[in-house]
Amino acid sequence: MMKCRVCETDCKMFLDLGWQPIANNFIARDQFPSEPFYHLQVFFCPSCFTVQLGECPEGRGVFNENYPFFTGTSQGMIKHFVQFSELIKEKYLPANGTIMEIGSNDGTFLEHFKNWEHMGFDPSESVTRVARSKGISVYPKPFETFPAKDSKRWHGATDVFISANTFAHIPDRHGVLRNIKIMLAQGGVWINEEPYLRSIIDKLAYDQIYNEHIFYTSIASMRNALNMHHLEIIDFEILPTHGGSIRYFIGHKRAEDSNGKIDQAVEHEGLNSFDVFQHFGQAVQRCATEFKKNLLALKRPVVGYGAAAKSTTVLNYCDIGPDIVSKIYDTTPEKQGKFSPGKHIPVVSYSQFAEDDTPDVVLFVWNHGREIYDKERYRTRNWLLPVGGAA
Ligand code: DWN
Ligand code: ZN
Repeated sequence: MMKCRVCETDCKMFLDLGWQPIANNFIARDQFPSEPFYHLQVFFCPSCFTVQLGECPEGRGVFNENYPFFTGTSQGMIKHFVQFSELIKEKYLPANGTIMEIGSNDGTFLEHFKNWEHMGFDPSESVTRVARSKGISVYPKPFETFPAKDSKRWHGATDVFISANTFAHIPDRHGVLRNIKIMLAQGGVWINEEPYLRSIIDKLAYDQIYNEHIFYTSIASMRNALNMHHLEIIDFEILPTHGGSIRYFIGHKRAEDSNGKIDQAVEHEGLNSFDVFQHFGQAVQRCATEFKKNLLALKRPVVGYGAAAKSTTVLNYCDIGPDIVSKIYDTTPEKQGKFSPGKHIPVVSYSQFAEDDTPDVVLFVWNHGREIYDKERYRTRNWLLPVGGAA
């Protein structure tokens, strides 16, 4: 039986994506025989409504010196973090304030706060090296292992915490919340954004499900987990990033019993009953079958665009190898010359894409669609979307 990581209730499984490799584990040919696989199953907790994975690789197996995702690979995300940093400077961070980022990656966000007291937390050496080269202070270990309670200096000292696409990656939810509770200033705010489960379901974006994303956020589950640490959602907004995200504004719990906006949103999102997830699980199976059928019906070679972590789920679940998608173009040097996890499709340099006149291209990074359609408008392509109803 799978126990909920938040409240220890027995969970119910609604989606089985089979044996899957580590989503960002792009490998060389000699590593094929030792490639690890994990059973990717998704569960719902009927008590606190948390949606989460079952079995997962341990942290160091994923977030280490070879972690190959760099936030700064998308112009759209760079812009997004510029706007986000302006909002914070305008509304939340005093001139002499302190800001901390959980999962600071290559410093794409924190580089806007070098003149403030700041700290990024990230265990992956590959990305922290880049952040440090920009002059950003980094604690190179998981945030939840930071000894906040023994470090008097940090008690109630942080005016703004931010985490973008990070909280879902950390299995020890209570460790994170405990440290935030200790370190957050009175009147301070934790702004947390990540893909929103409602969008994942509505867009059938099941490719967001892979080993790095241990949790899939809903307002209902977030409220329950925060409540266990005397924290609360003050407000939230919906964002277009990563195919549909939610940004929570969180603070210390106040005396008032309830927040009308949040109560209504929980009601409206409808993510607290198992049947919603059962339907989603069935729709995912149909979506995958349809996608593979469409690729095979083309009867000609197809190439991929963007060796995203998301592509690993689709390729392995649909059993699509290099005979169907011959190669994937990607801008990240650390992935180029390697092979995709599990299905071993070659990842090649994006610089060769312009010379490739293959008409059919699977847009694995559909979440950056606007940026990419614009960049690639010089040639007509038949863009294929790997998941249903995507942007
Ligand atoms: O949560 C996560 C998000 C924020 O980033 C992590 N778990 C891992 C990662 O997910 P992803 O790999 O699905 O992210 P992206 O941003 O959808 O895809 C990035 C990949 O796409 C990189 O390898 C770079 C590549 N790419 C490209 O080749 N050309 C990206 C863009 C925008 C491009 O134009
Ligand atoms: Zn639970």
